[in-house]
Amino acid sequence: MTITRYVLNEQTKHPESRGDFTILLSHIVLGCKYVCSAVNKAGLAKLLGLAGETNVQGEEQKKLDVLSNEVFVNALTSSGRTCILVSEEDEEATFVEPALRGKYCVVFDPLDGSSNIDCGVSIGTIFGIYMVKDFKNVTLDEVLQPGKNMVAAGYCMYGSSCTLVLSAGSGVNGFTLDPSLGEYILTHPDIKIPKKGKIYSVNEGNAKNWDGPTTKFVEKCKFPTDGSSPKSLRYIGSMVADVHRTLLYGGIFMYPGDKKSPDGKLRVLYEVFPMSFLMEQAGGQAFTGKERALDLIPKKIHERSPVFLGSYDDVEDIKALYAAAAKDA
Ligand code: FBP
Repeated sequence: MTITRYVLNEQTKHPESRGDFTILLSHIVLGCKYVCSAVNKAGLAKLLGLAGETNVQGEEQKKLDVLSNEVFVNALTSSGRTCILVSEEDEEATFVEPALRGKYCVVFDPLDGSSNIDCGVSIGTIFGIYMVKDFKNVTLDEVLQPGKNMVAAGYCMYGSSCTLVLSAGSGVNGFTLDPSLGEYILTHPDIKIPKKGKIYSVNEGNAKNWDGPTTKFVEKCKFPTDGSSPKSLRYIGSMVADVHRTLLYGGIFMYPGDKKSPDGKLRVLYEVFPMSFLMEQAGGQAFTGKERALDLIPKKIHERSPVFLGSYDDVEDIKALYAAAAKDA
């Protein structure tokens, strides 16, 4: 079952559909194939290292960051199915010229996990898709809306194999690129995250700046008092790779806020929302420390938010700690 056939089958479930989503997705898939091949040959093709520019986040851009961004902006624009693009690498949103416009808004991180690019550790592309509400008067409000309004989300992981994980609102499916065919094949049908996991994933290097509930939760993972076994720590430092493992094995991935960065590090539109959408579709949940992550209403396109996502019961545990702290406050 190729991803094209899968999406066409899904399309038949929507008689009103004209195939626009299928065309948009085929262009995202093309972008992922292109970036996958560039990542694989990066060392050979002198694509490692810095591009000599800095992005809106103040991060030094890697050559592959710039290349991936160009690939996806071109692929999404030339699909003729998009009207607004928001990329981690571009300060401003891209409003597609009216003649080429379509009814979807795409928010994306063209290459996530930049710190791992040059050492060959898994990295990825993250994307989220909104349907435009007012096609005649397209404004930034089309993307500054809750993540729960997304119609689809996904990521593509460039690791030991190239895996594209997608949800269009009726479950989560994973497809692996068969290089001999150049096609993504359905290898992980209907992914359901385990209700409770044995793994916690967080950058403990920030522990001294954490708030009470986060500190207590990680303490409980290491020294459980209910007779259960301690959880194992796994942290790759690429959100796509850490979330992919969490989706398949269960457990919890966290990027909390702390005294130094009260809003954490991860960006709401193209990191927190797509991964939270997938988690909920797989039976897990995503929490910001205050509310359900998908209920957030971003005010800026590069806004950041703390996030705790993964197995339902593990996220329930941290929600309880924040609720208790709020009650004691
Ligand atoms: P970018 O590389 O796209 O900027 O993404 C941010 C990221 O690398 C995530 O993939 C990852 O989860 C996090 O930052 C790691 O941050 P830290 O090094 O602070 O733990």
